[in-house]
Amino acid sequence: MSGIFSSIPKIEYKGRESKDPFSFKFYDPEEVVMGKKMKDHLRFALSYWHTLTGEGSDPFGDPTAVRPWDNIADPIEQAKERVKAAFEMMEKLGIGYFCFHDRDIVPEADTLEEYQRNLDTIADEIEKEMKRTGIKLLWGTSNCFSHPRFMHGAATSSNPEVFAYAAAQIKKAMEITHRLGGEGYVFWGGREGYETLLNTDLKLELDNFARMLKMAVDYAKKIGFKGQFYIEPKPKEPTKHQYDVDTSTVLGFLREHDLYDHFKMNIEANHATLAMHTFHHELYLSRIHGKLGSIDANQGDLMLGWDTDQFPSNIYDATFAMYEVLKAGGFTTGGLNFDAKVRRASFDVEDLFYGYIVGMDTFAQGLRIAAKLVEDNVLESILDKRYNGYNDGIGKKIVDNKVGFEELSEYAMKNGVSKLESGRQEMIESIINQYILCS
Ligand code: XLS
Ligand code: CA
Ligand code: CA
Repeated sequence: MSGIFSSIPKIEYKGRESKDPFSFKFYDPEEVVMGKKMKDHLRFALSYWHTLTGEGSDPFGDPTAVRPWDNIADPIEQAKERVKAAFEMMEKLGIGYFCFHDRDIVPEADTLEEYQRNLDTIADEIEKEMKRTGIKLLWGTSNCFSHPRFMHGAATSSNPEVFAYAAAQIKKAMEITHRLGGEGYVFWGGREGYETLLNTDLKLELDNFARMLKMAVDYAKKIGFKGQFYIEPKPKEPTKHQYDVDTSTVLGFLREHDLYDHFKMNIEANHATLAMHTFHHELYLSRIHGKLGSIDANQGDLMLGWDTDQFPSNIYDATFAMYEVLKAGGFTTGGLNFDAKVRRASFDVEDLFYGYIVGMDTFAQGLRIAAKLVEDNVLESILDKRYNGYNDGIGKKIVDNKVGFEELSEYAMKNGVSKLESGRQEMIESIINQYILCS
């Protein structure tokens, strides 16, 4: 077999009894679930950064992985080889989408002009591969956090020249995303946050952050980019406090700055847990506001307080993530991007494939279980019963905004609280286990 990953076969669905590590046990792309093919529900995407540029280094250790393209000395030739590798990998895994930061596809250059020229060169290569394979761009973004110039932030930097530089970078990244037919554009607040309040003008930084987002909205109109803008919350890391803490914080910020209608959420599992929420919580909250846009499907290690970006293997979490996606009516512009990297000691290219296989199988099975939960009305009937009191009598008057303190006080004096009912948490958990174990 020729190609960059010649030792790896095409990954096919072989069923739950398969012992072949290079096969899907649960992800059957053509299987129809609730009237739609699995591949169309899940809209899997490859993360360019972790997959193609991750080398296995960590704050204590050097890179561990040597990739097939690492022996190419010329950075542009190397970047071209990475494009080939990305598309070969997606073809082998049957992944239909990818996501990238500007800096993932080409390294920084001596000048901004040269950097942008290089971006165009590699975007040409990407465009060719997209045409050849039919693989699409889920979202693009700009890395305004790695280079030392962003040490104080990008839009929230104390230095206006850095603000301008970030704007130039975002402008170009939006143009490339638009040119490649990207269905979305992500803002993850890189270093938009602070290390200490002692040197931070909180008001100016938050206002400037909103200014940058407004400029992006205006520029999208100007160039005709109709893709969905997303904000990806994260409470900390790299800075002590990141401004986009969680969904609630972001929705409040967007409302305050008249940006609410222009953005949806890109929820990352590992960021939810860093914010001391469950993944399910962030998705549920986004969904009820009509803001569940896209998902960075990874998982953290709950023993650690940083962003480990692991490939997802937790079936419970995947079930409720897909439950929320189904309840939201499915993805429209978004999808499941594996913002995930293999562990430092998993340095072979085979490990990259195993990472995607476990992640895709986990979400495929999560989808099957979630669909059964929805079809059987399991949680809906529990909610209907639990909140039944709001369908008539005093409850209905409360939700219809027909009563105030005086009427309620009068009601309470007369009726007291006649009965309380169990929340039945343990019974519900037992039912959920049945669905997970028997699907
Ligand atoms: C980092 C973020 C990042 C965003 C895109 O923690 O997850 O990878 O998804 O900039
Ligand atoms: Ca992350
Ligand atoms: Ca992410």
